[in-house]
Amino acid sequence: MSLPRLKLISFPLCPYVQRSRITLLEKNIEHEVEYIRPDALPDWFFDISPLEKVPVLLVDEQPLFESMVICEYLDEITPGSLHPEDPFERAINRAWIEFGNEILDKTFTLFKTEDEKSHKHAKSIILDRFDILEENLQHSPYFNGESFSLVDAAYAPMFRFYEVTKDLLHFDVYEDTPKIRAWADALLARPSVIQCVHADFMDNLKGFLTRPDSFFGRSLKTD
Ligand SMILES: N[C@@H](CCC(=O)N[C@@H](CS)C(=O)NCC(=O)O)C(=O)O
Repeated sequence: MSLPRLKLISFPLCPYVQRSRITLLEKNIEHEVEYIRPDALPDWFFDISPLEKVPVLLVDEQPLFESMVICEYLDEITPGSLHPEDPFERAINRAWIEFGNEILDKTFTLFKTEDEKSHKHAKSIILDRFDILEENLQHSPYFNGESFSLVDAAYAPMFRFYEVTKDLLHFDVYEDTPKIRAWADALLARPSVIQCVHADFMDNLKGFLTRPDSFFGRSLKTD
């Protein structure tokens, strides 16, 4: 089966991009990645990204946006599926992906926000959501058991953020959630998850975490 020409427009640090990249790698799909910088967006980017966000997948030059929409599209144009076959199970998977979107969003707030109050608020929401997720995790090593799925692709980039910041954060996000910790460990050992990041990920991350305008960045400096 011949596939369209695929190019993923990305930022080096973006976890949403990594979801799409994981799906491309899991399904062994030929593709290109073009990295652009969030602080120097090229003019053409505004023509292809209605929300001015990455990822955007160029499909024979035609733009498709929203990470999980991209993942589902990639899944559908290739053999096999990273979604359960049963419609209800598939809907449940989509619901937990949506649940993960909020935790990922709050994870960004945790590191980016300027003030202590919203940092603490984000932390309490994240821990609360982790408790709920822990109660609802029914399988291992992955969300649906032995088979890797799009729910795994959706959460893995967030787990990477917690892995690389575990010695910097003033709390252990997995302290009361051993099942999530084991899920994260299984995902972080998976080749697609290891390979989905830009070569300069750690350098870019360092710059992001130590921003003087973020509460988290300032808290690092005074430690
Ligand atoms: N819901 C979007 C979120 C994507 C997103 O927030 N991307 C960030 C980078 S990690 C972005 O492009 N931010 C630019 C901005 O908000 O202006 C998706 O899942 O694709």
